[in-house]
Amino acid sequence: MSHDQAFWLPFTANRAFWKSPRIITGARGHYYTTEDGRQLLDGFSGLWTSGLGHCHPKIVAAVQEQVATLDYAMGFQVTNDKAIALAREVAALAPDGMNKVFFTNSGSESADTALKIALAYHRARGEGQRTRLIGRERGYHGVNFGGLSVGGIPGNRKVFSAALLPGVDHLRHTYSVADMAFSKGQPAWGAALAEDLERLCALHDASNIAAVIVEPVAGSTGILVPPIGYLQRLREICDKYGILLIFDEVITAFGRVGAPFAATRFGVTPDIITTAKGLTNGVVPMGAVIVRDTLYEALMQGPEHVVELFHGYTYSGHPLAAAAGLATLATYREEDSFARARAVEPVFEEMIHSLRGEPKIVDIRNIGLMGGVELAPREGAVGARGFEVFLKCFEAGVVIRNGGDVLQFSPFLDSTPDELGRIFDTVRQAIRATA
Ligand code: PXG
Ligand code: PLP
Repeated sequence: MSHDQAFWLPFTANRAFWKSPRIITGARGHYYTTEDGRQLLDGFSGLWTSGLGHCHPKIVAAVQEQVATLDYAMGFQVTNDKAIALAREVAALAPDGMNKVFFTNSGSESADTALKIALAYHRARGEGQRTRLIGRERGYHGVNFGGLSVGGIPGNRKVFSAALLPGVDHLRHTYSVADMAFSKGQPAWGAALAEDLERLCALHDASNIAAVIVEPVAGSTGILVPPIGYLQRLREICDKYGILLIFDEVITAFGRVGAPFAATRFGVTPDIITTAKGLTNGVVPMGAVIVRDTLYEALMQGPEHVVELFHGYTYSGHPLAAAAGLATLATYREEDSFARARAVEPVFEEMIHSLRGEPKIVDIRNIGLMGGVELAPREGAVGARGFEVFLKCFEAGVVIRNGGDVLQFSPFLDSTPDELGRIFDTVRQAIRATA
């Protein structure tokens, strides 16, 4: 076997890929450059990561300077100045009362870190029986064993079924095509689905439940926007029983919903927020878990020389990533990115919903600058139609993403109406051509 194809691509149909590889060699602003010299308009902001655009000069300069100043420093019992500074900035942006920041290298690690903090918190308070974790059907919390166990994407779980964590249960997902198709923003129907948590509290006894983890807007599964009142009701039920609420904001944090966090946008404060992606604009891998002060305080007990939480990654708070994060957060502030995203949201909403009536579209949904267009599956070939539309758009110079038959959109936070127009014109033609 030739080593030219040694790279095993993640979440990719590898054999099909190598028959016609799609290889990016450069990027600037809103465009990618391909190996064969084509310019592609990026309609997905990297992989939900790069809301400020590619190779942002301010972030590039910060990383270049950092790599020549401090490349790496031991991160256990020692740290670096940039990690401290970034934690301060993240805490300042976070909802009130959430001022402790634990760094990871990805969204998957953030999810597993959050679950472990929840278990440790209850144990430290003398409620060590609270071990049960509740996720939600169709949820995505990454691919490590913790996040996979609370996750609810059948295809991701299937092969690993017997190795998933015990003591996990799942809320029903919040999607009903009959009740909410073509909703703009939050669906009016569905708040009552939060009562499913009451059902699980009764079944397992609430005193055994440590935490509930949900994406405030489910991303990977195809953009499921929370029904009006749903997240508020989850918060109330968690409060009633002393259960921690974790928002997985790996996609929704840092402007994607036109606010610093979905927690901010929806006015619901969880106990833990997980982030990654937009923390560094995707430039260097990094995640952050933002924790309510009271959780941290509960864990700060025992002799002072003893490690309080037996958890951490070699690269937690990596100086290069932290420098990228600092430049990213500064740029969000200077460019007023979250407000700009919020301002362009109505244009995005109108354009995505203008696809209604094109062939094979069964639903369109959106919030912030997240959008999904669901296509009817081809007979006997679920996902084929979505993938064909993705390929057609790629050939036509626009990058979107398909999750099965759901076309997904994640334009830049400073997208212009012209760019959005080009993305949706291209998609319209691709849908017609594959109908
Ligand atoms: N939680 C959430 C809510 C995510 O969206 C992760 C955790 C895992 O992050 P890492 O960095 O370990 O990949 C994610 C990642 C898609 C897509 O097509 C979404 C993600 C990753 C890849 C593709 O929507 N989200
Ligand atoms: N595997 C081995 C053998 C290790 O020594 C380490 C870390 O020291 C790890 C895995 C974990 O690596 P990381 O801290 O980068 O997650």
